[in-house]
Amino acid sequence: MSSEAPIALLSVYDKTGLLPFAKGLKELGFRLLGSGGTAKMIREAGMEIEDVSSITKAPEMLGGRVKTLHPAVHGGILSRDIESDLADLATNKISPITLVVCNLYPFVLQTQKPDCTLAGAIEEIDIGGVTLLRAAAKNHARVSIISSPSDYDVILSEWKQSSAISDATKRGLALKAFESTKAYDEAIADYFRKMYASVDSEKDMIAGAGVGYQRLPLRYGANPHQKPAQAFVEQGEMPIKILSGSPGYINLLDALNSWALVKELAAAFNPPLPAAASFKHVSPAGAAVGIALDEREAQVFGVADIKDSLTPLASAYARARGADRMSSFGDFIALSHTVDAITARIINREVSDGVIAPGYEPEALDILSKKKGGKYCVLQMDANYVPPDIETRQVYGISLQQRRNDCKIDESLFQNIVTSNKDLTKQAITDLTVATLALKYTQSNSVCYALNGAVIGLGAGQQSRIHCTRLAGDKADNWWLRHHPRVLALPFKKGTKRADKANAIDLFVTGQVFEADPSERAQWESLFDEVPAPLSKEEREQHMQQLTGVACSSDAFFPFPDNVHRARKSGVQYLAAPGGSIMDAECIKTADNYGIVFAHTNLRLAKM
Ligand code: 93A
Repeated sequence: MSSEAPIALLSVYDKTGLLPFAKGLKELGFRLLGSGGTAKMIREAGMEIEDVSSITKAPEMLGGRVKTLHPAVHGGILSRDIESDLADLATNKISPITLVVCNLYPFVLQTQKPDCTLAGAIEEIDIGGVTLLRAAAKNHARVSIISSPSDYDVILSEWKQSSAISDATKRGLALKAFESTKAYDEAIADYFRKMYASVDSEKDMIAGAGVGYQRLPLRYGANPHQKPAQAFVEQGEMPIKILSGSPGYINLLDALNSWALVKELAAAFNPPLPAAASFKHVSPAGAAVGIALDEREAQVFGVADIKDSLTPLASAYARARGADRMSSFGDFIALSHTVDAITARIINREVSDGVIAPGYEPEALDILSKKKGGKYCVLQMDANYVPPDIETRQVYGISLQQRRNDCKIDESLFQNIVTSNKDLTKQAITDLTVATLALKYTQSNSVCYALNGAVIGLGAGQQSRIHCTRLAGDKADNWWLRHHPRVLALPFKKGTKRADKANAIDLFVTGQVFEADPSERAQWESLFDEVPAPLSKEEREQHMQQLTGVACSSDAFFPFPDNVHRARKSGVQYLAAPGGSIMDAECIKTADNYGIVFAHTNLRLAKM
C-alpha cells in the first residue's frame, strides 16, 4: 500500500449528497480527484479538489466525450497489490486509486423526453463512466466502487472506524455497479432495438436485414391499454418470421408455447409423428398426433367431406381442433411440420387467430395469408431454434429465474407401473405421452385425458386437483357424447355455420339447452329443421359405457383417491401421475380395484 493519502476519484452526473460526502472524505484524509462538473461543484463549495486532467495531463476533449478515459485513471483503478503491477505504476508515475464514485448520464430520462432526437439520445450514452464502474468493480478486491448516493454514509462511517472498507461492503458495491451497467446497457439496447430493429416499416426492415431481426413490435400487451409491447431476443436472430398478419402479445405467448409442445410431441415418437396443437389463453384446448381418422371421427371433427385427402398433419389438426371445439374458437394453432394445402383448408374454414409452423407449401401460404381479409397471423418458426437453458421473467418488478423445463417426455416415462395390472399397450403409451406433454404446456393444476393420440379433455388452471380431474373428465364425456349417433344426425338447417353448430351441439350434449331460458332455447331450436329431443338418461349411460381405454395424466400427484374414481367414470384405463402423496397407497388400491394400469412418473410438471 502506498503511504500517500488515499485517492478518491469522483465523477457523478447525479450530484445528490455530493458536497457532504466530499467533505467527509476530505476530513478522513482523502486526496480528491474530479471530472469537470464534479470538481467544479466541490471547488465552488470551498473544498480542495484536483481535476482529473492533473493526472492525465490531457484536457477533457470532444465536448466532454473523453474525460476520464486515460491510462493514468484506469491504471490507477485496475492495478493490484502485486509486484509487477506496482512496478508498472511506478514506471508510468501513476498513483493507485482507492475509491471510485460514479453515476451515469441519464440515458433513460433523455429518451423519455417527447422531443428526444437520435443524436440527443446518443450524446447521453455514457462511456467513460461505465468504464470507471466496470474497472473499479472488476478490481473490487482492492477498490471500492460507489455508484449510488445512498451508500455515501456507509462508506464514511466504515472508513472512520477502520481506515478501510470491508471486503463484504466492497463485494456488495461491486455487484451493485455491475447491476447498474447491465441495466444501463439494457436500456440502450432497448432504445436501439426500437429505433433500428423494427419490422414495421420498409425502411427499418432494410436497416435490420443484413444481421437479422431481434425484435417484433406488438400491437399491445395482454390488454389494449398495456402499451408499449414487444417481443425480442437478446442474442442471435429472432427465430420467428411474420409471413402474414400482425401478432398480439397473447398470440405470441400461445404461438411459442404451442410450438414447443408440437415440436416435442412429434419428436417423442420413433419415427416422429406430425403433431398439432390448438391453443387458447396459454393452455392447449387440444393437441394430437397424426393418426388417421375413421369415418365417425371424421364426422365428429368436421372433416368428413375431405376425409380421403387428409394427410397425417391434417389428421393431427382435425383431432386437436376436435378435442374441444368450443374452447378452440379463435385458437392459435401450432403444426410440427410444413403445412400442406389440405391442412390449410381445414384451418381456413375454422374461426382461428393464427398459426405457427416451420414452413408452408406455397398453396397453403396462399390460402392462409388471405384468411380474415389478410389479417390472419401466419408465423414461421425456425425449427432448429433452441431456447437458452435459463429463463427469466419479471413479476411486479422482481426478476424470477429458473432452468427451463427441458425434461424429455417419451415412453420411458411410464415404466414404473405401481398397480397389479401392468398391461400398458402401445396405444396407451402414445396416449399417455400426448396427455403428459400437453400438461407440460398447460397452466397448473392440470389433468388431461387422451385417446387415439389426441387430447379429449383437459382441465387447466384449477386450484384444486379434483376440480381439475372433474373438469377434464366432463370435457372428455362431452367429447364422447359428440360421437353419439343422435348427435351425428342432428338435423341442422342448411347453411348453419360451423361455430354455431359447435355451440348448439355443446348445449345439446350437456343438456343445458333444455333447462335454458325460453328465449335461448328458441334461438337454439331455430337452427334445426326439426327440433331434437334431449338425450335420455339411458341413452347417455349406454353411450358412456362404450368409452373405454382412455389414458389420463396429472401434472402432480393425486392427493386423494377421488381423482381415480372420477377418472374411471370417463373410461380411464391408464393413469400416469407422479407419486409422493401420503395417499399414494390408497390411490393405487383404488386403481387396482378398477383394474387400471397406473404408472408413477416421478416427474412433476407444474407450469405457472
Ligand atoms: O462522455 S463520457 O462517456 N466520457 C468520459 O470519459 C467520462 N468520464 C466520466 N462520460 C464520462 N463520465 C461521466 O461524466 C460520468 O459517468 C458522470 O456521469 C459524468 C460526470 O461529469 P461531470 O463531472 O463533468 O459533471
